[in-house]
Amino acid sequence: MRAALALARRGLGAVWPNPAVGCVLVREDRRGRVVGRGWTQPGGRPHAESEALRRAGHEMARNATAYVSLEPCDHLGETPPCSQALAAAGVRRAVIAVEDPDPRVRGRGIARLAAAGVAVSTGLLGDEASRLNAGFFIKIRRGRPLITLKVATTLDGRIATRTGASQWITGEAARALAHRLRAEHDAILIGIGTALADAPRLTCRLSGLEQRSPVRIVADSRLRLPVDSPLVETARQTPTWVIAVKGGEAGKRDALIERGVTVIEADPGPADRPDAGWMAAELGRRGLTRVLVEGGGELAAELLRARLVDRLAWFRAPRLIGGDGVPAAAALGVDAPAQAPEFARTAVLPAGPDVLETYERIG
Ligand code: AOF
Ligand code: ZN
Repeated sequence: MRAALALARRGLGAVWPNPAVGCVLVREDRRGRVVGRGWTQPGGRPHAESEALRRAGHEMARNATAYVSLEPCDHLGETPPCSQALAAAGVRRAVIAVEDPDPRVRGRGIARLAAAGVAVSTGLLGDEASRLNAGFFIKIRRGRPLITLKVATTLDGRIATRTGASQWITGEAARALAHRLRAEHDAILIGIGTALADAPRLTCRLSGLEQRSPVRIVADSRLRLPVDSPLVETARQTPTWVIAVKGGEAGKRDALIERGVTVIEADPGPADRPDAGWMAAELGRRGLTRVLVEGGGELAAELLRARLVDRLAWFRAPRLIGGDGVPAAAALGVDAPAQAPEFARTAVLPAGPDVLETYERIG
């Protein structure tokens, strides 16, 4: 199952709106030989199980045990359901990490396997599997993607100097890790302030992973993103979405659309911006399961206040900028520490002189 989870991880960021699944076929009767491995393919199809069955071939798949990181699907897609395919291939046993909460599945895959005489067990490394597909699970259960806030700060939590300069706070190793994070997400979301200040490209520029660039989204209420910005200029190569409020300047909107940008228009919330909850739900409706927020402090604060930040990827560099620098999150309006959004640390990873700490929200 650990191997299946490692295969599943390959799909993160590339398979939305689907979950990233891994499958390993093992012949216990042949001294545990692995006869097929599969993972969800880019775009979400083919599914992990059909890949593993195809690679194993008829002969080897028969009598195998299938280790699958998510319950096999049971609905008709472009191909027959995986539950049926596994049973038809003569798989003898299925070990499943966690049930698929998709209303089209929800136990039906397991039931079909069992009805076909396959011995099924569930729950092996279930927690790991649930965390791996937290994006898909949150989307199914709450209608919005998993939201991870990524920040690169000094020891005193500053993301830029008093002049707004932020390149670079962390070193090369940390930035390479940040690019890998991009590849593992369906989309990157930034605020218009950051888009204007940094003119970022938001692509994954790790060698070999260039094709893994996520959708780039700018929260830009009043359509201020310049048509000659790097994001707009490359919108035909890498999808670029802009979230604005209705009633903006039609000429600017059309100019963006003409250049390949997807313009999403919301009713204005309080403060003349789209409401954060609406924004998250809209990204869910569009199929996204994993969104990485890369700043700035205003957008971070808005999402934190709305309790929409599920995870933190916090890069910290051994520098100090001081109180006149820009804080990682703008005002949160917290009066007592007990009211502050609270997180539990999940990992600490040294990255050259810097460190990456990851967290999950608990409060
Ligand atoms: C599997 N193996 O590798 C994946 C599964 O749109 P479709 O027809 O491809 O189906 C998507 C649904 O299938 C998705 O919502 C989830 O329930 C399941 N994903 N299932 O057996 C896989 N990616
Ligand atoms: Zn399937």
